[in-house]
Amino acid sequence: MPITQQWELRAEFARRLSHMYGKEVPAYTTLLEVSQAVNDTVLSNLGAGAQRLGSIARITAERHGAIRVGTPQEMAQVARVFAAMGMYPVGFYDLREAAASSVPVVSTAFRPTSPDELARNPFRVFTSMLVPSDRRFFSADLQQRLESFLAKRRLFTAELLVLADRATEYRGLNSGDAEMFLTLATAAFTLSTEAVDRAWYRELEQVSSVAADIGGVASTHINHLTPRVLDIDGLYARMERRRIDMIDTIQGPPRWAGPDLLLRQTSFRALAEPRVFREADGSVEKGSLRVRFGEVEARGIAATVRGREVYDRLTCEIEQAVREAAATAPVSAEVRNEIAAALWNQQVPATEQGLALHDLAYFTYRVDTDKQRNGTVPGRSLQDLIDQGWVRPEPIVYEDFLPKSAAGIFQSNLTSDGHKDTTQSTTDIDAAWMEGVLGRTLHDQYTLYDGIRRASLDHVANQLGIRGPIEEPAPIATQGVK
Ligand code: OOG
Ligand code: NI
Repeated sequence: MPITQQWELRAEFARRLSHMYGKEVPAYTTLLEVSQAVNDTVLSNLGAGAQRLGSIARITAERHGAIRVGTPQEMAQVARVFAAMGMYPVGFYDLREAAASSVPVVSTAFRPTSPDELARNPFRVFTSMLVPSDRRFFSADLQQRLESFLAKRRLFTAELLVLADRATEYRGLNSGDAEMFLTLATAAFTLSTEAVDRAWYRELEQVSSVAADIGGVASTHINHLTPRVLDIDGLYARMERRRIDMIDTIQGPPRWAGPDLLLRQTSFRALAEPRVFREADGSVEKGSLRVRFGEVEARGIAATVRGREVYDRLTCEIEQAVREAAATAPVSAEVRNEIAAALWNQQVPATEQGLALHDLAYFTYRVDTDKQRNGTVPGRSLQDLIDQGWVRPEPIVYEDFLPKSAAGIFQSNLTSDGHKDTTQSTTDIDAAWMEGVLGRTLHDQYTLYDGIRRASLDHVANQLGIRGPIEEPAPIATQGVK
């Protein structure tokens, strides 16, 4: 019996979600058209160089989704559905902390983890879970009513979960099962037409529109699907020309002289979508909700722990500099980028070689066949091998998310700030707790990137006849890196 492999399920699921979301949110289709046009332009301007961070086939199909669930049980079921498609939880994001306004969720991202699987199809889903026990947002009474509302709903059918477990066990499904799995999985994330209880939704909205989007309705839905572009500044300008209402900024690193690092994201504002409401008197009325939006991203090189420290420090310095500038004159997005780029150009090496030498970003390494040995012997440390020209770096793409950017994306699309009582203490929810909820390993992004670098260095050692492992740089925190 021909088997549909897990990566084929993943690729087809992403394709079906994209098709479904395009029908639900027509502006998403515009975003896809513009993204495609931008990528075509970059490809014809840069040629092969445009594919340094992934093949154009990968980038054209590449999407991330965002979904939001209500309970640990729902989160554990999501993990089963994604495991069927070779997507595993990576990272813990606490948006309760990262967002200034009321975003009462903690999150992880499900994605493929091995380079081969990522190359086949890198579909990833940022998955957030509500925390009703957090007193900064919910009173004891509201927590109790919210939890009992959530306990009654079923996001995934028993049949879907059985098929998911089967796909995991057999690393794929026969074609009949595959079709059923894909149909049920796509349906689980389609916007429901069921009437929304207006009073209940409103009550939750007072606390947080994210809480209302999750706990105010009896099903879940895809919140956004994000294509990847090779020039996000070009995309932003084109969307504005098409009069699509974009948020004010591009989140993440600025446009600057050096290589793309980490992740840059922007979005168009949430659109009013028709929904049906049930009123207090039992009547059903037409109305609308504004929760779903379109996002686009440009991916860069994965940062090491040290690179990430530099990134976070620069982000704070930029905020400070922008605040100072704003005291004398309004700061436009353009001026903001100039301020940020100036700091980046001062403090971050502007070449891949420099990023590798300072251990700021992750690369795999290729032996440089042009290197003249002239009787010299390669050193044992990665720094020496790069410095002396034995190896050339090839970037590892950043496959994850940034909590500050995620908070910024959430925030800029909320209809109101909601209510957050910062005098209350937080509930004790962290990565270890999330791992317990998921009932499986919660991967650490740095361990995954380190593993990919390590495998390539072992291969290089073999080729160059170096005995014993090549020494990776020890991650050290420093202030200046240039
Ligand atoms: C998730 C927001 C975060 C990203 O790309 O950082 C996100 C959500 O709105 O549910 O998608
Ligand atoms: Ni997103």
